[in-house]
Amino acid sequence: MKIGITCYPTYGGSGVVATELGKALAAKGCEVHFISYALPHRLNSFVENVIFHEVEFTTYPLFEHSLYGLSLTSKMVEVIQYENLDLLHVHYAIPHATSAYLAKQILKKENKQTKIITTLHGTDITLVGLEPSFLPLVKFSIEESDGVTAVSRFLKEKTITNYNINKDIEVIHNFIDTEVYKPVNHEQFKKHIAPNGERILVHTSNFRPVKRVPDTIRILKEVQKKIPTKLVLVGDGPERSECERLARELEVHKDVIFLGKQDGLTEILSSSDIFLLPSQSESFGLSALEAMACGVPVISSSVGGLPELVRHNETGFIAEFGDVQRMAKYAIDLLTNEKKYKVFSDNCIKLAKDNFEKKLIVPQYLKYYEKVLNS
Ligand code: GMT
Repeated sequence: MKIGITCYPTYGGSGVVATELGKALAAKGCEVHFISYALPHRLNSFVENVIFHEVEFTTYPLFEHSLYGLSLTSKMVEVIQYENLDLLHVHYAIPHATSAYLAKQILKKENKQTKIITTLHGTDITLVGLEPSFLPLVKFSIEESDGVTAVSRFLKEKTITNYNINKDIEVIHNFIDTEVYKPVNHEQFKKHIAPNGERILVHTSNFRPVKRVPDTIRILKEVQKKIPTKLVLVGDGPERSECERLARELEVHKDVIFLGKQDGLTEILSSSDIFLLPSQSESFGLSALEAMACGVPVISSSVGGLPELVRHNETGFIAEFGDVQRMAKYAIDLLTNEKKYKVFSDNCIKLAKDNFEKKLIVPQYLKYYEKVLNS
């Protein structure tokens, strides 16, 4: 099968899922063509059967704003035609699903049929897509896709209700490679971060407001009242400065370690005791799954698709978003109960392996591709 994949190439769950899926499909013998404005960051070494096509931007004094969606359409047309793709799978609806629709219409005129599958990831549906300037286009592009998948049951329901869409949407959860994300030896990192044996809370994200990263600092402040604890923050983005400021205001700045963007997450996660994800909106929570696969229990908010991943009182705890006190109480409970912690940690690894392992989820995409191609 020849598959085109379009995604955002930067740090972010949708790009990670798209790239890991493409690599896994290539390993199964598919020919995979990535189409984006930059090389996806998880595509950092040669992979057999994977080809990258860069979308070039045209600048012109009249174009005050980027016309990326249109340049992308032209590149999609070119790649589908010249590489004879069977289908194009776009990740994140805006503008990818719209560009794909346009490309399909252009190719129809040339008598080239192609199928479009759109995977909805999160804020394309719950936040950005709802803006009046995007809503009709997102609804139309979803309805016109030959197949649509969502990364959680929550996101499927939200799409149907928010956009009044009457269409079959297949739920295919996020996945991880448990041969990569697994508990690893971490002594050096642990000694460096917590030289006096402090416990470690960790959070990774792109520091956008929906992630509520400042809440992790407030949780740390509460937990420290009972247990010496450090907080490791991985990633970067718009809220980082506010977090730096808040850490100083709460006088915990010496215990908050900002690592910025990092690639080798397995070591950092394995060194940590609890993963915090206090998001205001989260369609699935890939970062929490990565932590769980490393044996790290998760304390998260109860929003979106998080309850489909975090089993309350089994693999961690969920609380209402913004309820810092409760999240801190849960953290203290886990950190002071060694037996319970071990059970939770083992449950996390088992849940990740049994439900969200790459080997289980990638075939679900392949099966769905076949269904769409035969429809
Ligand atoms: O929707 C976004 O905010 C972007 C997207 C990304 O690229 O980071 O994140 C979403 O997709 C991930 C992969 O499917 C999910 O695990 C995240 O939960 C989801 N983020 C949100 O819903 C905020």
